[in-house]
Amino acid sequence: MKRAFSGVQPTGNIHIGNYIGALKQFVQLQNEMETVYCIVDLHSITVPQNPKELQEHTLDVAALYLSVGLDPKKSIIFVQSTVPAHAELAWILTCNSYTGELSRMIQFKDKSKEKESAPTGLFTYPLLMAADILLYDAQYVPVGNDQKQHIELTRDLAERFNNKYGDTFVVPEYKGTKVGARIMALDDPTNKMSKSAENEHSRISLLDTPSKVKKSIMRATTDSDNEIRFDEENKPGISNLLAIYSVFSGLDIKEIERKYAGCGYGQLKKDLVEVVNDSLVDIQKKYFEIRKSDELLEILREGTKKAQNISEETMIRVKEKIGLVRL
Ligand code: ATP
Ligand code: LTN
Repeated sequence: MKRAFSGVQPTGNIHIGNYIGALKQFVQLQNEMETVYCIVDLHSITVPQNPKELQEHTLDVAALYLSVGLDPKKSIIFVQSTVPAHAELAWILTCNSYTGELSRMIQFKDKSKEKESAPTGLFTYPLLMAADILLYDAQYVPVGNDQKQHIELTRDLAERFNNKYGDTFVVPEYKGTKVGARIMALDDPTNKMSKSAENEHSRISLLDTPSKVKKSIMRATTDSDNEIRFDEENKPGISNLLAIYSVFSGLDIKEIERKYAGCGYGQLKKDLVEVVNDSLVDIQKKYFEIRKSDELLEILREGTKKAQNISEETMIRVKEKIGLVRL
């Protein structure tokens, strides 16, 4: 049986980019293979966090996982820090990695760019991510395309370890969506939609109100030729809106182009507001029910147990290979 593994950071503001690039795939894969989904709180502390907010955001993301359709009967859902093997394997991988390969990571370069001295955790972040994946023998990693380079590094680390110590890890593959592997910021379609961008209208969060969604879409940056056509290079704004439309409506991009042939951007935006809000209403309704229920904690506790069982077996294998004693 094949297995997929992925994670999302509990940093609040989960947006439709995260949903389209990652969460939506998580849900689809539940019916095709074993699925393990994590809330990666240890990754989020690579930058300063308010402890109270971190706890809240961890449960928020867990509730969002369930609201978008993850089913605890089909998927293992848990919080990273409740399974100590993640940090343990990350250390072992650290000792089998090179500073040169970590310095090449685009996310590290971006996030440390304006800092005089970058936090060490930001630098070693991809090793913890590799540990997450390798612990569960995952063949597939559904993520947005900004994470592709980290998956490449995970593959290199797994292959290096297997060559040095003999077959130990499954070498995982990136799994991206055809449409929407990189949803762009609404105010600047040359940048990816991000949780941390200052302008709140650059993104649509899954918990945004209908009026905020309307404002963000109606203000979205487009171009001046008034032709509704998918062309990422020359028309990044309209192409981004078409991708979002396609994912939320289930229509393919060609059908949407036909539907809006001869129409202005205003009409497309107005309809997109409706399409997005219709989907968000359902997600939000479930979210507010689940977030305050005791069931949420129960599901996470159950997930921890299952994740511990799998990861402990991997750690026994790994420790034996490198010569750590078992008493
Ligand atoms: P951000 O850049 O928005 O702060 P992130 O990438 O740092 O988010 P996560 O919350 O851990 O952090 O991302 C969760 C998932 O969402 C990852 O699989 C990531 O690749 C995906 N993702 C993030 N932004 C986008 C986007 N704009 N389009 C598609 N997928 C995205
Ligand atoms: N680095 C990812 C989050 C992440 C992840 C993982 C994704 C941490 N561990 C394991 C897939 C598999 C991000 O920032 N989006």
